[in-house]
Amino acid sequence: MADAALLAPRPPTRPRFTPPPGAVDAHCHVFGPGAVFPYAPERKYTPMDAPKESLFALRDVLGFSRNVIVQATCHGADNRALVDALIHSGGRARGIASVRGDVSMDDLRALDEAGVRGVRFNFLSRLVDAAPPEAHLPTERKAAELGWHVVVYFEAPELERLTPFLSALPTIVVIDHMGRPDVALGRDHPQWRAFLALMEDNPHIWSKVSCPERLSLSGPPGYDDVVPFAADVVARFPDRVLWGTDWPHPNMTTHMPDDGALVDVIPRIAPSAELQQKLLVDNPMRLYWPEEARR
Ligand code: 0GY
Repeated sequence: MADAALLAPRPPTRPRFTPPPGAVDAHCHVFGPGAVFPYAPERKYTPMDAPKESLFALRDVLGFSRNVIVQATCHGADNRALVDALIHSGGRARGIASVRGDVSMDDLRALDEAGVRGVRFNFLSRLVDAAPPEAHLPTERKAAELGWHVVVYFEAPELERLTPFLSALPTIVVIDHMGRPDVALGRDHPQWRAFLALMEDNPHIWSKVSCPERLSLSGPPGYDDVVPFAADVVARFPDRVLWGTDWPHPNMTTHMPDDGALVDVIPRIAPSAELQQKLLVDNPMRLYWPEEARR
Protein backbone atom coordinates (compact mmCIF):
# COMPACT_ATOMS: atom_id res chain seq x y z
CA MET A 1 0.00 0.00 0.00
CA ALA A 2 1.30 3.44 -0.92
CA ASP A 3 1.81 5.93 1.90
CA ALA A 4 -1.49 7.73 2.52
CA ALA A 5 0.04 11.24 2.53
CA LEU A 6 1.53 10.88 -0.95
CA LEU A 7 -0.36 12.37 -3.86
CA ALA A 8 -1.04 10.51 -7.09
CA PRO A 9 0.38 11.83 -10.36
CA ARG A 10 -2.25 13.61 -12.42
CA PRO A 11 -2.86 13.61 -16.16
CA PRO A 12 -0.86 16.49 -17.66
CA THR A 13 -2.35 19.32 -19.64
CA ARG A 14 -0.75 19.72 -23.04
CA PRO A 15 2.01 22.37 -22.72
CA ARG A 16 1.89 25.58 -24.75
CA PHE A 17 5.66 25.40 -25.20
CA THR A 18 6.82 23.02 -27.93
CA PRO A 19 10.19 21.47 -27.08
CA PRO A 20 12.75 21.28 -29.89
CA PRO A 21 12.84 17.96 -31.79
CA GLY A 22 14.68 15.28 -29.86
CA ALA A 23 14.12 16.79 -26.41
CA VAL A 24 15.19 14.72 -23.39
CA ASP A 25 13.39 14.58 -20.03
CA ALA A 26 16.58 14.00 -18.03
CA HIS A 27 15.08 13.37 -14.58
CA CYS A 28 12.18 11.00 -14.07
CA HIS A 29 11.51 7.71 -12.33
CA VAL A 30 9.61 4.44 -12.66
CA PHE A 31 8.03 2.80 -9.63
CA GLY A 32 7.30 -0.92 -9.78
CA PRO A 33 4.78 -2.12 -10.42
CA GLY A 34 5.36 -3.42 -6.92
CA ALA A 35 3.82 -6.81 -7.68
CA VAL A 36 6.54 -7.43 -10.29
CA PHE A 37 9.41 -5.34 -8.96
CA PRO A 38 9.00 -5.17 -5.16
CA TYR A 39 9.99 -2.02 -3.31
CA ALA A 40 13.13 -2.27 -1.18
CA PRO A 41 12.76 -3.39 2.44
CA GLU A 42 14.94 -0.45 3.56
CA ARG A 43 12.84 2.19 1.74
CA LYS A 44 11.73 5.35 3.51
CA TYR A 45 8.50 5.72 1.53
CA THR A 46 6.17 3.49 -0.45
CA PRO A 47 4.98 5.17 -3.65
CA MET A 48 2.05 4.43 -5.90
CA ASP A 49 3.08 2.30 -8.85
CA ALA A 50 4.26 4.42 -11.77
CA PRO A 51 5.16 1.97 -14.52
CA LYS A 52 7.17 2.48 -17.69
CA GLU A 53 4.07 2.56 -19.92
CA SER A 54 2.80 5.66 -18.09
CA LEU A 55 6.20 7.34 -18.34
CA PHE A 56 6.45 6.71 -22.08
CA ALA A 57 2.88 8.01 -22.59
CA LEU A 58 3.78 11.17 -20.65
CA ARG A 59 6.90 11.63 -22.79
CA ASP A 60 4.75 11.62 -25.92
CA VAL A 61 2.05 13.96 -24.54
CA LEU A 62 4.68 16.50 -23.48
CA GLY A 63 6.38 16.44 -26.89
CA PHE A 64 9.62 14.88 -25.66
CA SER A 65 11.61 12.13 -27.39
CA ARG A 66 13.71 10.51 -24.70
CA ASN A 67 14.01 9.92 -20.97
CA VAL A 68 16.77 9.59 -18.41
CA ILE A 69 15.32 7.41 -15.68
CA VAL A 70 16.85 7.84 -12.24
CA GLN A 71 16.68 4.93 -9.82
CA ALA A 72 14.55 6.09 -6.90
CA THR A 73 15.39 5.29 -3.30
CA CYS A 74 12.20 3.27 -2.80
CA HIS A 75 13.80 0.58 -5.01
CA GLY A 76 17.11 0.69 -3.12
CA ALA A 77 19.97 -0.93 -5.02
CA ASP A 78 17.63 -3.31 -6.86
CA ASN A 79 17.67 -1.81 -10.34
CA ARG A 80 15.34 -4.33 -12.01
CA ALA A 81 12.43 -1.95 -12.61
CA LEU A 82 14.83 0.57 -14.08
CA VAL A 83 16.49 -2.00 -16.34
CA ASP A 84 13.09 -3.31 -17.47
CA ALA A 85 12.06 0.22 -18.48
CA LEU A 86 15.34 0.81 -20.31
CA ILE A 87 15.20 -2.38 -22.34
CA HIS A 88 11.59 -1.70 -23.34
CA SER A 89 12.28 1.88 -24.37
CA GLY A 90 13.53 1.09 -27.85
CA GLY A 91 16.79 2.88 -27.09
CA ARG A 92 14.92 6.04 -26.06
CA ALA A 93 15.82 5.86 -22.37
CA ARG A 94 19.07 5.83 -20.43
CA GLY A 95 19.41 5.17 -16.72
CA ILE A 96 21.09 6.25 -13.52
CA ALA A 97 21.40 3.35 -11.07
CA SER A 98 21.92 3.03 -7.34
CA VAL A 99 24.43 0.39 -6.31
CA ARG A 100 26.21 -0.82 -3.20
CA GLY A 101 29.92 -0.09 -2.74
CA ASP A 102 30.86 -3.73 -3.24
CA VAL A 103 29.06 -4.05 -6.60
CA SER A 104 31.11 -6.05 -9.11
CA MET A 105 32.37 -4.71 -12.42
CA ASP A 106 30.43 -7.53 -14.13
CA ASP A 107 27.18 -6.30 -12.58
CA LEU A 108 27.98 -2.75 -13.62
CA ARG A 109 28.76 -3.86 -17.16
CA ALA A 110 25.37 -5.60 -17.33
CA LEU A 111 23.72 -2.34 -16.26
CA ASP A 112 25.73 -0.49 -18.90
CA GLU A 113 24.54 -2.96 -21.52
CA ALA A 114 20.94 -2.17 -20.53
CA GLY A 115 21.52 1.59 -20.93
CA VAL A 116 22.73 2.76 -17.52
CA ARG A 117 25.26 5.58 -17.79
CA GLY A 118 25.82 6.60 -14.19
CA VAL A 119 25.16 6.13 -10.48
CA ARG A 120 23.46 8.34 -7.94
CA PHE A 121 24.86 9.36 -4.56
CA ASN A 122 22.04 10.49 -2.28
CA PHE A 123 22.75 12.58 0.84
CA LEU A 124 19.17 13.19 2.01
CA SER A 125 18.60 11.45 5.33
CA ARG A 126 14.82 11.51 4.82
CA LEU A 127 15.39 9.27 1.76
CA VAL A 128 18.35 7.06 2.71
CA ASP A 129 20.61 6.17 5.62
CA ALA A 130 23.08 8.64 4.18
CA ALA A 131 26.69 7.49 4.15
CA PRO A 132 29.63 9.89 4.46
CA PRO A 133 30.84 11.11 1.07
CA GLU A 134 34.04 9.03 1.18
CA ALA A 135 31.96 5.85 1.34
CA HIS A 136 31.08 6.48 -2.32
CA LEU A 137 34.68 6.53 -3.54
CA PRO A 138 34.89 2.81 -4.44
CA THR A 139 31.76 3.20 -6.58
CA GLU A 140 33.13 6.39 -8.09
CA ARG A 141 36.29 4.55 -9.16
CA LYS A 142 34.25 1.84 -10.87
CA ALA A 143 31.98 4.38 -12.53
CA ALA A 144 35.01 6.23 -13.84
CA GLU A 145 36.36 2.99 -15.32
CA LEU A 146 33.15 2.60 -17.35
CA GLY A 147 33.14 6.23 -18.51
CA TRP A 148 30.01 6.89 -16.42
CA HIS A 149 29.16 10.01 -14.47
CA VAL A 150 27.54 10.49 -11.06
CA VAL A 151 24.35 12.24 -10.04
CA VAL A 152 24.30 13.73 -6.56
CA TYR A 153 21.29 14.72 -4.50
CA PHE A 154 21.70 16.97 -1.47
CA GLU A 155 20.13 20.06 0.08
CA ALA A 156 21.79 23.48 0.22
CA PRO A 157 22.87 23.33 3.90
CA GLU A 158 25.07 20.33 2.95
CA LEU A 159 26.87 22.17 0.16
CA GLU A 160 29.79 23.46 2.20
CA ARG A 161 30.54 20.01 3.64
CA LEU A 162 30.31 18.35 0.21
CA THR A 163 32.24 20.92 -1.83
CA PRO A 164 35.75 19.38 -1.37
CA PHE A 165 34.38 15.92 -2.19
CA LEU A 166 32.47 17.02 -5.31
CA SER A 167 35.32 19.20 -6.53
CA ALA A 168 37.77 16.29 -6.37
CA LEU A 169 35.66 13.69 -8.22
CA PRO A 170 37.27 12.58 -11.49
CA THR A 171 34.02 12.05 -13.43
CA ILE A 172 31.30 14.45 -14.51
CA VAL A 173 29.03 15.25 -11.55
CA VAL A 174 25.39 16.21 -12.12
CA ILE A 175 23.70 17.97 -9.20
CA ASP A 176 19.99 17.36 -8.79
CA HIS A 177 17.65 20.35 -8.61
CA MET A 178 20.37 23.05 -8.30
CA GLY A 179 21.37 21.62 -4.93
CA ARG A 180 17.94 22.50 -3.54
CA PRO A 181 18.44 26.18 -2.65
CA ASP A 182 16.25 27.90 -0.08
CA VAL A 183 14.71 30.39 -2.52
CA ALA A 184 13.35 32.49 0.35
CA LEU A 185 16.94 33.59 1.05
CA GLY A 186 17.25 35.19 -2.38
CA ARG A 187 20.01 35.10 -4.96
CA ASP A 188 22.35 37.44 -3.13
CA HIS A 189 22.60 35.11 -0.18
CA PRO A 190 25.95 33.31 0.43
CA GLN A 191 24.16 29.97 0.06
CA TRP A 192 23.27 30.60 -3.60
CA ARG A 193 26.57 32.33 -4.31
CA ALA A 194 28.37 29.24 -3.00
CA PHE A 195 26.45 27.04 -5.42
CA LEU A 196 27.29 29.28 -8.38
CA ALA A 197 30.93 29.39 -7.25
CA LEU A 198 31.03 25.59 -7.13
CA MET A 199 29.81 25.46 -10.74
CA GLU A 200 32.15 28.28 -11.79
CA ASP A 201 35.21 26.64 -10.23
CA ASN A 202 34.50 23.12 -11.49
CA PRO A 203 33.93 22.59 -15.21
CA HIS A 204 33.12 18.92 -14.50
CA ILE A 205 30.05 19.85 -12.43
CA TRP A 206 26.64 20.11 -14.15
CA SER A 207 23.23 20.97 -12.71
CA LYS A 208 19.66 19.92 -13.33
CA VAL A 209 17.48 23.02 -13.37
CA SER A 210 14.53 20.92 -12.31
CA CYS A 211 11.94 20.60 -9.57
CA PRO A 212 10.57 24.12 -9.07
CA GLU A 213 7.64 22.38 -7.37
CA ARG A 214 9.90 21.21 -4.52
CA LEU A 215 11.63 24.56 -4.04
CA SER A 216 8.85 27.08 -4.57
CA LEU A 217 7.02 28.96 -1.87
CA SER A 218 4.90 30.89 -4.39
CA GLY A 219 3.72 27.63 -5.96
CA PRO A 220 2.06 26.57 -9.22
CA PRO A 221 1.50 27.10 -12.03
CA GLY A 222 4.37 29.54 -12.61
CA TYR A 223 6.69 28.76 -9.67
CA ASP A 224 7.75 32.38 -10.07
CA ASP A 225 10.16 32.48 -7.14
CA VAL A 226 12.28 29.60 -8.54
CA VAL A 227 12.46 30.87 -12.13
CA PRO A 228 15.25 33.46 -11.54
CA PHE A 229 17.43 30.82 -9.85
CA ALA A 230 17.12 28.38 -12.73
CA ALA A 231 17.48 31.15 -15.33
CA ASP A 232 20.68 32.23 -13.59
CA VAL A 233 22.20 28.76 -13.91
CA VAL A 234 21.14 28.32 -17.54
CA ALA A 235 22.53 31.72 -18.53
CA ARG A 236 25.88 31.17 -16.80
CA PHE A 237 26.46 27.51 -17.63
CA PRO A 238 24.48 26.85 -20.82
CA ASP A 239 26.56 23.78 -21.73
CA ARG A 240 26.24 22.10 -18.32
CA VAL A 241 22.52 22.13 -17.59
CA LEU A 242 19.83 19.47 -17.91
CA TRP A 243 16.06 19.61 -17.39
CA GLY A 244 13.61 16.98 -16.18
CA THR A 245 10.01 16.60 -15.06
CA ASP A 246 10.75 14.51 -11.95
CA TRP A 247 7.62 12.50 -12.82
CA PRO A 248 5.91 10.87 -10.89
CA HIS A 249 6.97 13.44 -8.28
CA PRO A 250 7.78 11.23 -5.28
CA ASN A 251 7.01 12.55 -1.83
CA MET A 252 5.00 15.56 -2.97
CA THR A 253 2.45 16.29 -0.29
CA THR A 254 1.70 20.02 -0.86
CA HIS A 255 0.42 19.69 -4.41
CA MET A 256 0.82 17.42 -7.40
CA PRO A 257 2.36 19.39 -10.27
CA ASP A 258 0.88 19.43 -13.73
CA ASP A 259 3.73 18.25 -15.97
CA GLY A 260 2.40 20.42 -18.80
CA ALA A 261 2.77 23.50 -16.57
CA LEU A 262 6.31 22.41 -15.66
CA VAL A 263 7.19 22.27 -19.37
CA ASP A 264 5.79 25.78 -19.75
CA VAL A 265 8.38 27.01 -17.23
CA ILE A 266 11.18 26.06 -19.68
CA PRO A 267 11.02 29.14 -21.97
CA ARG A 268 11.16 31.35 -18.87
CA ILE A 269 14.41 29.77 -17.64
CA ALA A 270 15.90 29.26 -21.13
CA PRO A 271 14.51 32.21 -23.07
CA SER A 272 16.18 31.70 -26.47
CA ALA A 273 15.89 28.87 -28.99
CA GLU A 274 19.64 28.37 -28.66
CA LEU A 275 19.47 27.90 -24.88
CA GLN A 276 16.48 25.58 -25.21
CA GLN A 277 18.36 23.46 -27.76
CA LYS A 278 21.33 23.11 -25.39
CA LEU A 279 19.24 22.43 -22.29
CA LEU A 280 16.85 19.93 -23.82
CA VAL A 281 18.81 18.29 -26.64
CA ASP A 282 22.53 18.98 -27.04
CA ASN A 283 23.61 18.64 -23.40
CA PRO A 284 21.67 15.48 -22.52
CA MET A 285 22.58 13.90 -25.85
CA ARG A 286 26.28 14.57 -25.22
CA LEU A 287 26.05 12.96 -21.80
CA TYR A 288 23.68 10.05 -22.47
CA TRP A 289 23.79 9.32 -26.22
CA PRO A 290 27.29 10.60 -27.20
CA GLU A 291 27.35 8.19 -30.14
CA GLU A 292 24.36 10.08 -31.65
CA ALA A 293 25.10 13.62 -30.43
CA ARG A 294 25.85 16.24 -33.01
CA ARG A 295 29.44 17.40 -32.80
C1 0GY B 1 13.63 13.31 -6.74
C2 0GY B 1 13.28 13.63 -5.39
C3 0GY B 1 12.92 12.86 -4.36
C4 0GY B 1 12.99 11.44 -4.27
C5 0GY B 1 13.93 10.68 -4.83
O1 0GY B 1 15.07 8.71 -5.13
C6 0GY B 1 14.12 9.24 -4.57
O2 0GY B 1 13.37 8.63 -3.80
O3 0GY B 1 14.80 11.19 -5.68
C7 0GY B 1 12.51 13.60 -3.17
O4 0GY B 1 11.76 13.04 -2.37
O5 0GY B 1 12.93 14.77 -3.01
O6 0GY B 1 14.57 13.86 -7.29
O7 0GY B 1 12.98 12.49 -7.36
